Amino acid sequence: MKVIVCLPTRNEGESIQEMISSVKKLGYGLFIADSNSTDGTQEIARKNRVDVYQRDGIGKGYGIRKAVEVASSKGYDVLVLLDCDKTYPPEEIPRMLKFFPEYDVVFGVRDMKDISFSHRLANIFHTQLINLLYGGHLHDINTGMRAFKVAKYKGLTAKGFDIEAQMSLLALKRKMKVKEIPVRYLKRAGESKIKMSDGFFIAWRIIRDRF
Ligand SMILES: Nc1nc2c(ncn2[C@@H]2O[C@H](COP(=O)(O)OP(=O)(O)OP(=O)(O)O)[C@@H](O)[C@H]2O)c(=O)[nH]1
Ligand SMILES: [Mg+2]
Repeated sequence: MKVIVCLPTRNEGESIQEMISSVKKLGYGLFIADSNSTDGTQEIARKNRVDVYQRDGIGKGYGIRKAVEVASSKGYDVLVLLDCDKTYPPEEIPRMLKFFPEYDVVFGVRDMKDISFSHRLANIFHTQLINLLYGGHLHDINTGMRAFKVAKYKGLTAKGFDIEAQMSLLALKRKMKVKEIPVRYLKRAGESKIKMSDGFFIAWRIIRDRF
């Protein structure tokens, strides 16, 4: 089973060095999927001999779609996605990978207490909406830490922060074998990229992909 890690990035210059070092220390190969970072993120990655991929368009969805494309074209079986803001500890990766090849997708589920109040409310709403519309029992559909079989995720279309919701709802829609495991969630380093309006786009994504 060939495994690769991808860090989606947009101006994560404060965290990227530590994230790369931690993933490498665990022995995994990695690349970054960036969107026009202007703070040296790409340069730091290249200095560490980490491949940098980018596709036209700014938005996390573009980054993740590029990551799936790269993993698929290079023949990897499993892709691990991990936000690059030091919120999800890379040390959780080996625990996630234990569930392959038995499972199709493994979600890192956060303790809702660790998420800021506004994000928590939005996340609970999005999670329940997916469970209701797609018939599931998921616990954290916006998690930024997940591992999955690359072959299962053809046809992603989301461009922004709705990509996580799309990947979560597809797990139910495509009847994937899903495992959820608890992961620690720490305070973010650097500036957040998500906005209030993204919460609405995520809800809209969940509704429009259903019909
Ligand atoms: N490739 C790519 N990655 C992005 C883009 N926007 C954000 N990201 C990355 O996606 C990850 C999550 O973004 P965050 O800003 O942390 O969003 P969040 O985790 O929902 O919000 P916080 O709780 O404030 O951290 C980080 O690694 C970002 O660098 C983008 O336009 N393109
Ligand atoms: Mg974050």
